[in-house]
Amino acid sequence: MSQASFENPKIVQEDLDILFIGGGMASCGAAYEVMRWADAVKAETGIELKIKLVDKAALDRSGAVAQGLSAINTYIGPDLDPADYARMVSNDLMGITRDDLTYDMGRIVDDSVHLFEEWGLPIWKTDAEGVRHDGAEALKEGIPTLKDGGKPVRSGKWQIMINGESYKWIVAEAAKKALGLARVEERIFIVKLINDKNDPSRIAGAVGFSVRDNSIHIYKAKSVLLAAGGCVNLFRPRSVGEGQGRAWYPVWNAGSTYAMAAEAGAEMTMMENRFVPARFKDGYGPVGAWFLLFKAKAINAYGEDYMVKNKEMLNDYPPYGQAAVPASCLRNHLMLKEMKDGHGPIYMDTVTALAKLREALSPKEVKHLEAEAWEDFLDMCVGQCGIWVGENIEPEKKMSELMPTEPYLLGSHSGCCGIWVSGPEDLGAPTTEEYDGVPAHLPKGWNWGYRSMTTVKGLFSAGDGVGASGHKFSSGSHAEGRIAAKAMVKYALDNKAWTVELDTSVEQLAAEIYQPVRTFLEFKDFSTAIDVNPNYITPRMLQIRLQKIMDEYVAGCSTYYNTNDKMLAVAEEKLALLKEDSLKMRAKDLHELLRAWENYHRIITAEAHMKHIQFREESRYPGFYYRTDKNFVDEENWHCFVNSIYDKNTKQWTCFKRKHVDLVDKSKLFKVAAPH
Ligand code: SFD
Ligand code: AMP
Repeated sequence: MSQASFENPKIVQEDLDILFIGGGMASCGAAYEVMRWADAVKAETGIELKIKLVDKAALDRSGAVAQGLSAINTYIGPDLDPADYARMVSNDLMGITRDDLTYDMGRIVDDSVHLFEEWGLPIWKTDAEGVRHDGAEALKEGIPTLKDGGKPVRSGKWQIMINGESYKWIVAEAAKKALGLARVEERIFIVKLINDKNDPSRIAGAVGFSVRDNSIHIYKAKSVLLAAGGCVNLFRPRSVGEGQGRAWYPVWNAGSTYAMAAEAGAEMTMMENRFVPARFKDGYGPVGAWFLLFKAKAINAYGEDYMVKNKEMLNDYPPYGQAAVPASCLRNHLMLKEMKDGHGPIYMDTVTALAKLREALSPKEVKHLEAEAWEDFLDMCVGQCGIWVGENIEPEKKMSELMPTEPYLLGSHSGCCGIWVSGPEDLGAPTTEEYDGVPAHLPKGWNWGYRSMTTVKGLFSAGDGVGASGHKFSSGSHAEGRIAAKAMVKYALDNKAWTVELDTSVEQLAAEIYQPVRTFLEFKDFSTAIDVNPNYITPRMLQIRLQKIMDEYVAGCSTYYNTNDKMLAVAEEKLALLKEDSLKMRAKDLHELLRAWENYHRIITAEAHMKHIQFREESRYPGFYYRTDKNFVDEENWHCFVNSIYDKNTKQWTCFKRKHVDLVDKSKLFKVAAPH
């Protein structure tokens, strides 16, 4: 038996070919796909690749899909084209996305959805008479699966309805079955990636700790998938005090993906982007089903439809404002105008929407839809049902308030921040560019070999991790994980002969990870109140400080999402001090050790966000944030990616522009021709 204690953790070391960090949608996709290729390799060559997946939580309910979902937001289907999808993503993200990434994912995402259905996910269907059926009922009625030509119930152009309370459970089960339980390690929080001693631009592994026992885990790996979700709670949330911990995106997405990638030297992209979703107030219930399936309208306190009333404001943002569906940020922009003018609260008019549906549908269908009004939230955001019950809201009788939330950083939903990755081999058109003497097919710097690889050799990403794309959602993140896993197998084989060597000693790594523990043990008796001590800061206090800085200076809720060059300069100074002080965080138990490192990841992510907003001298996402000193979209100078590289030694960021190129024709989206 090991003598591991809080003071002297056990050190566990493992040598791998492939390591997946995270157990969410992207990693589950990777887990499923990797074994198909690894088994084929073994059969053909006898080489058995050593593979492992580590998750800080339990796979069955980890990540953003923990509570379940009511819709799959990306299903292309036979009537749409991946190029249409790439166009939609570009429009919603104000024109600056990588068509190669979105098109590539778009052409395989449906296969993931078909697998989900095969694994037992109930998907709503429309029968030959046009009648809608729940997933279970559709099965009973013998309606074919999607793969066999069954028609889904489309809530919107891209979205399909599911009975998805157990969505993550189903997807995780398939991942575990494919990998085998010996290759899955739960409750391990990865703190940092480790570069190679002989080639700093190459990955050599990762280090983390168990959140259940006193052990530090060091993985040497030839290739690593970093898919640890997005970043929540870097801004002061709207729910504070009694409601703290309630947010829309999961609070356990702590920026680990962005911080660890940046510290390893990976090029980041579009870190200025954020998502500020309009949500049902206080419960954070998603609005998509209400807007798209129930055809509800959002109105101001005086019953006015602000999308109609403030339509002219969209003319300030050609061509995106003129698209058939204005970008998500622009929809917020029109809503915020009403709130700032004192015409709030904003309401989702659930009453009129349900009354209208009652006119058109049979009584059975009406009953089903009214049940769905509740199930929509019971499936994916049970807290919203709590609000409805607590506030005596019956949606057919009483409207609910809407509110723009605190900002979230993510690359898989309606946002596009993340890591810059290598694009597909077979898309684009030959250009005059060359890489290493080979004619390029994608714009310069978009492809450097292995698909989904970051600019650090052997480091891959997917889902929320991959930037400059977006609107992948649950299904697309799974698909992207599969794309990455296939390339990782190839990379691991091509580099079989390379012996990775960690650039930091095991002792040093262990000391670093447990520093907050040692700080606590050293100083805990200095004062009589455990939380008040001049020698350390609690993770909770540090988080409050971070959230206050971001909220007040980097365009949080309290300034109506406004910032400017001067406010950013203040934030820069305060964040630098906070980063320094973060080394003084204490951990009085394993839970606090987790919180301490999550906060560190949030600080690095927050700094990237602030630096990118500072660098981009325009307001590209009105409704998500405004730089009041540059309150316009400047297509001439800023229709480009903003990328950055972090130097972990000097702790400095370098931001730079990368050229944007449209690979699919965007003019179809706009009523007026796009100027570029
Ligand atoms: O209604 C570490 N999403 C929706 N997708 C849809 O398809 N339909 C919807 O209906 C969607 N909506 C929605 C969604 C999310 C949420 C929270 C709500 C509603 C309330 C978005 C998708 O869920 C999202 O796009 C994908 O899940 C993204 O996948 P991925 O794999 O990039 O992230 P993840 O699933 O959160 O997984 C992250 C994993 O990393 C682990 N982890 N492990 C080790 N070390 C660390 N340091 C780690 N840090 C994190 C996590 O435990 C997790 O396993 S709606 O709003 O539109
Ligand atoms: P949400 O519930 O807001 O996360 O949205 C779910 C899906 O519906 C996403 O694909 C959104 O882009 C889409 N969506 C939400 N609201 C609208 C709207 N008003 N118009 C068009 N699409 C929307």
